[in-house]
Amino acid sequence: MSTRKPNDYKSELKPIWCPGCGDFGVLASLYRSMADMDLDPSKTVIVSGIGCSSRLPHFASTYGVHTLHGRPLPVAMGVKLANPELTVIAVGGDGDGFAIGAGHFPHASRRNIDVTYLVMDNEIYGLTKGQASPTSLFEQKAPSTPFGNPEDPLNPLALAIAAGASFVARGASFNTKALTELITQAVEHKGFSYIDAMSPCTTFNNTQESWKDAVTDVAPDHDPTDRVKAFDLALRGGFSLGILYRQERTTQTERYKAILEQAKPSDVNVMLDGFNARKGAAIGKPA
Ligand SMILES: Cc1ncc(C[n+]2csc(CCOP(=O)(O)OP(=O)(O)O)c2C)c(N)n1
Ligand code: SF4
Ligand SMILES: [Mg+2]
Repeated sequence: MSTRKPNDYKSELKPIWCPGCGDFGVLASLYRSMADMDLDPSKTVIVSGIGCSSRLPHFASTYGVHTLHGRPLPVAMGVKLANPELTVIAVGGDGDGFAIGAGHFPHASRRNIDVTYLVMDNEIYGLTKGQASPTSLFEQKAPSTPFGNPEDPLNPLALAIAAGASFVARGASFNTKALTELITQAVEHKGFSYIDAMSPCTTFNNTQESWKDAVTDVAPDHDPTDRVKAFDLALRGGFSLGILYRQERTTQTERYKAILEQAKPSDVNVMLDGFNARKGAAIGKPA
């Protein structure tokens, strides 16, 4: 039985997002989900990059790290490896995660780091005033693309499944009840859980009404343990909300714990003797 309420997760800082910004709905869902799970704020860390969405950790009463542009995942991974007892949630935008930070996403996925990654996807760079992002649509008009975006978008859900993420879902800021449940399932999932949260930027790419009309639920007979079907669903286009893919597999934390248990305590003098004995020799496997 949860003793904490969503308001217990609010910090003293009020969000400074524009009126109607989807990020409000994502934050409200996160507060509610944390309350539903009764997460201890002193054992919860929210890590972000840079962008409007990446301001989120300031608005929560948990620990938070507002890192560099594109870097929430490596920092979140480090936090989790250093202290596996913590619940670690990485958050950010589509620009942060899939442009400058894109190199980290497949590796977090294949390593199955025990972190939830919540991307507020508005298909635009909001903070820097509306440039096209990697998820902007072909021909999308934005302040930086007045003649339409000449590039095709990246598909983060398909990328996550292909790269080895073990939980892949889509939610929407305007459907907070379902998003709350998705966040709870993602955080409770063992391994890397990715949620693409459709979160309209009402100032530079106001997709609110068209997205509300376009969303459907993942079909009840979809089998989320079938990777090929999940990939097919991710590639098919449209906006199906729910869990596309879920897999049980050992996490990075568990694998490193197993290595640490096997490794013998080492003495620096023994290591130096070994190094000196091999000096000048071709580097081979340690004895
Ligand atoms: C190294 C670096 N390059 C570029 C920037 C400028 N910058 C700040 S936020 C941002 C993009 C934000 O877009 P997104 O991650 O989608 O977040 P949103 O504002 O849409 O929530 C950029 C390019 C930066 N802060 N640091
Ligand atoms: S610019 Fe867009 S993403 Fe940023 S706070 Fe305003 S509505 Fe939200
Ligand atoms: Mg964005």
